[in-house]
Amino acid sequence: MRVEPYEKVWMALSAVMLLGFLGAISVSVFVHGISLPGATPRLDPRTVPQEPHFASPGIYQTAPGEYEVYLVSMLWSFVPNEIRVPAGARVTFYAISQDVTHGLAIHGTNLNLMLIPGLVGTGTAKFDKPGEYLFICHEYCGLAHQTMAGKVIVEAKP
Ligand SMILES: [Cu+2]
Repeated sequence: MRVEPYEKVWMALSAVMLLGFLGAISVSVFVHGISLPGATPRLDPRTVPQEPHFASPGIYQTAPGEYEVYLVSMLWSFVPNEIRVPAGARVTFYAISQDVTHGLAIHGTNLNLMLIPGLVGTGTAKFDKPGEYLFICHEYCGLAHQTMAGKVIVEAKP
């Protein structure tokens, strides 16, 4: 069987591309620590108001410069919808939906979660620059979906 020279080139290019993709995946997993979401705690959306952290949603300081935010989304608002942290804060969000599927995207950060009833969406963002960071629901959730927003206010250090 005769192999055309062009076929050899395309076969070699395919092998190079596969190795390139494998290399990119290896770098993202082993160098940058990027992984797929794992198992997350499940909650019954009907009993969310009684769940320990989500019974009083808000911002909690866990260490100097470290915060946890327990955020509840519902038709059509976030509780809390205003979060104040000092510049340089590292904030871990635990967000849930009390009714239908919502989304949480914080502008100016890479935090983007889908809030599926019964699951806790978790993500961490660091706020180095003072200013206001708008967060919105990005999953269409009904008539007043476009009003579902809030902001993270990052205050300059005194
Ligand atoms: Cu929405």
